[in-house]
Amino acid sequence: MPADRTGILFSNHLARSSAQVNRLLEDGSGVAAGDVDGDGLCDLYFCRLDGPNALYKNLGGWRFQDVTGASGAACADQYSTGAALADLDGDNDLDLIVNATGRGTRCFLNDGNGRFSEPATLSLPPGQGLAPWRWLTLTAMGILICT
Ligand SMILES: [Ca+2]
Ligand SMILES: [Ca+2]
Repeated sequence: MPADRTGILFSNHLARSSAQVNRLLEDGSGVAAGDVDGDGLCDLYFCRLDGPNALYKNLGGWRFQDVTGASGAACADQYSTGAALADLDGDNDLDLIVNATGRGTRCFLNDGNGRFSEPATLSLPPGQGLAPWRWLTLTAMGILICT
């Protein structure tokens, strides 16, 4: 579907200079899908390597709105490789987990309306995050590890 129909205009560019420094970045990034604002429609969170991630609110009818700015989960200062949505704190809304090369794994709690905060105690520091291929395997299997 074209971007002017869906409202999703997202690309995941990787600068050659970044790839030359770390070949793992060429593995790309992932997408997480889930209803982050509780309106019954599945929203989309895209990870980006050279720039901020993007959260698109599903408006229905295959139309989406970029709500990244209000979400608090852009993660602009990292090479994001994967994301998952799961209820980490048991309050019946989807929280966000974002993995990044060189940054570790970050966990964001949802306020129930698709706005996220990042308690420092939930995230994994660099060197303790998940390698991209492990991240993909675990999320594909529905298994999530967060300490
Ligand atoms: Ca939604
Ligand atoms: Ca939650």
